[in-house]
Order: sequence, then structure tokens, then C-alpha cells
Amino acid sequence: KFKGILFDLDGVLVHTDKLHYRAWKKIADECGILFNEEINNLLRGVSRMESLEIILRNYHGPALSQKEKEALAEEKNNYYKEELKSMTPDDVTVEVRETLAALKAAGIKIAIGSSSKNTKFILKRVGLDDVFDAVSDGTNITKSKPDPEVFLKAAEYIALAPEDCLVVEDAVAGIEAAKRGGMKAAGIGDAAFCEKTDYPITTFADLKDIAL
Ligand code: B16
Ligand code: MG
Repeated sequence: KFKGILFDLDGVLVHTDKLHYRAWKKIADECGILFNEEINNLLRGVSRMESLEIILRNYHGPALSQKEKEALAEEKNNYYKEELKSMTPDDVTVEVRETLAALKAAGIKIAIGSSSKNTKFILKRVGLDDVFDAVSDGTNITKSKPDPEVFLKAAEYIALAPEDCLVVEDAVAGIEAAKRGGMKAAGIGDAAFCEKTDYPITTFADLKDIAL
């Protein structure tokens, strides 16, 4: 059915979403800004600077310059990168590894479509750097999800038409991006309940029922 599957990274293959949360929480606490899990869910799939803008909706102090905002985003990324150093291959479940192997064995091309500029570092840390046929991430796009660019590039890198690809996402912004790009979308976690999700899944291995 699908010639290619495009995987979101954070929240789908690995749970770096918790690490993003902790890093943003430090910034929010330092600035006296309200920040919780609910607000964190709005940041899924959204670029670093756009995430900061969402967090700053609850900031009521003196106006921040672009430079100050960039400094905050950089500080967050430094906290986040520190946390990423603790990631190991154990942070990828056996279920994820086995499912990816089964999809590949069936001749399906697999690629990453992530907004993160830290994607390649994360893939290396968790030992997934040799598994994918292509990686499209925050370093090769100008517009982040819900814009389809990251997935259109991923499809291009594996030489497939968007309609031959399935996107796997945990973020509403990512489901939106897939649909705008002309792909089918499988949603896990919050994204399973998104109206536009074609295939709601409860666990990663469910992908085998959809794609094999
Ligand atoms: P970075 P994904 C996204 O990854 C995260 O969900 C989002 O929370 C983050 O702000 C974004 O990457 C950018 O990450 O700061 O590392 O460049 O879900 O698209 O894999
Ligand atoms: Mg995600």
C-alpha cells in the first residue's frame, strides 16, 4: 500500500518530548512564566523560536528584543542538549526497533521528518543513525510543521510521491503538515484523536497492520 513511511522523531520514535519540557520549564521558571504539560503539548512539532513565542504568550514583563528572545532559545537548547547526552540505545523500545525492521524487510522505504535541528545527534545517541533511508529535519527546512515542507523533502529524499507515503506523528501540527502535503497520516498519543488523522494507533507496532 505505502511505498514509504515518514516518521516524526520526538514523541514517536523517542521520548525527547519530556526533555524539551524540562528545558523549557527551566526557562519559564527563570522568567516567571506559567508553563505546564498542556502548554507543552502546543509545542510538539513546532520549531524552537515558534515554541518560545507560544510560551511568551504568558509573559507579562517588559517587551523582549529579538536578541533577548534568541538568547532565551539558545539557553533552552543548551539545557536540552545537556539532557540529550544522557540518551542511550535503551531509549528506543524493542517494539520500535522490531517494527522498523519489519517495515524495511517488506521493502518499504523509511525516512525521518522532524522539526528538530538536533535530529542527527539524537539518532546517533540512540543508535538509529544507520536505520533510515533518509533524514529530513530542522536543518533542511525554512518553514516548520504545520507547513508540509519537512515531509515533502523527506519524500523527495527517498524519491517517492507524497501520495505513496504515510506519515507517523504525535503532534496535531504534524498531522496537519502531512495532510497539506498530500500524504496519509497515522496518529499516536494526542494525534490519535485529531480529526484529520487517517489511522489512529495506540501502539507503534500497529503500523504493521496498516502498512504490511
Ligand atoms: P530543536 P519533532 C520537534 O521535533 C519537537 O516536537 C518540538 O517540541 C521542538 O521545538 C522542535 O522539534 C525543534 O527542536 O529545538 O531540537 O531544533 O516532533 O518534529 O521530531
Ligand atoms: Mg513529534
